[in-house]
Amino acid sequence: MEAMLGLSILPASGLSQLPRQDSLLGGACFSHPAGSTATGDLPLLAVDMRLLTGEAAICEVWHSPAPLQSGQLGAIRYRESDTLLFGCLSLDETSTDMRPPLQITTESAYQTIFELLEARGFSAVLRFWNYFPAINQACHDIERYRQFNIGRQDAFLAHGRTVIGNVPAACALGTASGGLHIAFLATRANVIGIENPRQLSAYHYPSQYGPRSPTFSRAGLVKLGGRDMLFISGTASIVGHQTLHVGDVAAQTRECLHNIAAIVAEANRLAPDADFRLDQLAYKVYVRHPADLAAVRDAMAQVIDAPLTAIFLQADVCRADLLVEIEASGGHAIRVGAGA
Ligand code: 3EB
Repeated sequence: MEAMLGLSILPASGLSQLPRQDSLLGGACFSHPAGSTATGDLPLLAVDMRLLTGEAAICEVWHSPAPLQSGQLGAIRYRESDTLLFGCLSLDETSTDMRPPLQITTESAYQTIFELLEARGFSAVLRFWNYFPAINQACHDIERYRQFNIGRQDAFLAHGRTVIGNVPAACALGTASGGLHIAFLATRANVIGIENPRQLSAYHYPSQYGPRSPTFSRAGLVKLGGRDMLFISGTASIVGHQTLHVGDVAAQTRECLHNIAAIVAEANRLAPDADFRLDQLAYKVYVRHPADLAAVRDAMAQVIDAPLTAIFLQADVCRADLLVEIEASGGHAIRVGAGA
């Protein structure tokens, strides 16, 4: 039986060759510069990020058994099944008052997302992906990642959503150019937020990291079609709330994976039937300095002694002292390569 949810990782040129076009939910393509988004009504982000492994463009596309229905709300393009909804939007940064444009644009993007989810009856978000340029740059006297955190939290609060405890898994990375891109995967099933015992919950970070704590959990756990699935947020070399191994990308990479191992252990504890394993996840690795790629790969191989499914992208990470961030998911089908 076809899995309720699968992820295909493939070159952009393979998209139109994918079998079962009617079962594609949507996804994101990464290239530098960004590609075109002309993909019919398939919700697909075109993100300006360098690939570190030589390909021209890599896409990750989520699929779920048909029938699917496409729609649009404001700037959001989405596709839904009975149980899952994938959506995405790209917005230029604009402000109507003195507040930072990124903050205003983030708040309005999240407001529209929550309006859509409420209208379609998808209560829980499994995963948010956030991409925008110059993430570590300050303007209006505050770092842009921190502006983003204010706008995101305001939208959660405006929609009566909690900003602590069971919040969605997420990531936030810097792009080379473009507007604010947000993709999300929501479900009508019950999602459990997972925290990492090695880390202070991000929603409790102290104010030294910004006036508002980031609104995300370390992972989201869901059962779909009888299978446990895990969506691990962007994970960095942070223990407690502090960055560790400043300037040492290999040690930061090992710390990321120790954090991911702790999240996986926590997920296995909370889902008694689940058996998530580090070597069975699909990884996305964001490396700040392209020259660090080999060191990151070597460090990953030291911790996980098995061939991995992984995409390597150049991206700025949300603290200036973080050199690498790793996200992962598992429990769903994973297909790699053209025709996947
Ligand atoms: C961290 O642990 C690293 O703001 O959505 C990781 C995952 C990070 C998600 C977000 C930020 C976010 O704080 C940064």
